[in-house]
Amino acid sequence: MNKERTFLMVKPDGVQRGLIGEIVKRFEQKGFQLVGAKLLQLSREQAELHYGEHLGKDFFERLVNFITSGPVFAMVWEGDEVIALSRAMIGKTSALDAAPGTIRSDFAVHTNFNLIHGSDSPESARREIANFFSDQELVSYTKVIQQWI
Ligand code: RTP
Ligand code: MG
Repeated sequence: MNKERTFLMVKPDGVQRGLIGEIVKRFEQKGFQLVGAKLLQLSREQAELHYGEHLGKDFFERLVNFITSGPVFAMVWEGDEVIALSRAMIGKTSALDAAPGTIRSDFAVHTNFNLIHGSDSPESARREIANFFSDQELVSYTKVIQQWI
């Protein structure tokens, strides 16, 4: 067992297209546990901090403009190997490369509008969760069906 937490965020295109429910459903059905969630409008500062690793790249400005263009749905999910498994469920960055059955393959067409962000490592997850959620906003609880997952 490697119980982890990860930060997932439905991007403005996913919120606008009414895909929050579909996306949440996939992680619930997988057996992961939601420990925090909120709808929010990112400030430019929050967006630049979140995507700081891409500062200086040619797509950085476009990415910050996009992620601040409307509300996002920020979430923290918990589960065994949730960081790698949620990235697998999300699919590759470009919908052209994303495997069928992944969120990006099933619902996205363009790399710029790829619906959802997921932390790419335990370090990123820790940093991103702390950027978006206070300890009080994260709820630990036991699911009685967990033994079957
Ligand atoms: P994310 O961080 O949003 O979960 O996406 P990711 O890990 O799959 O991809 P990443 O390399 O972290 O890039 C962040 C977002 O920037 C846009 N992007 N555009 N060459 C390009 O034009 C390009 N490369 C990346 C994508 O929207 C990507 O999700
Ligand atoms: Mg990334």
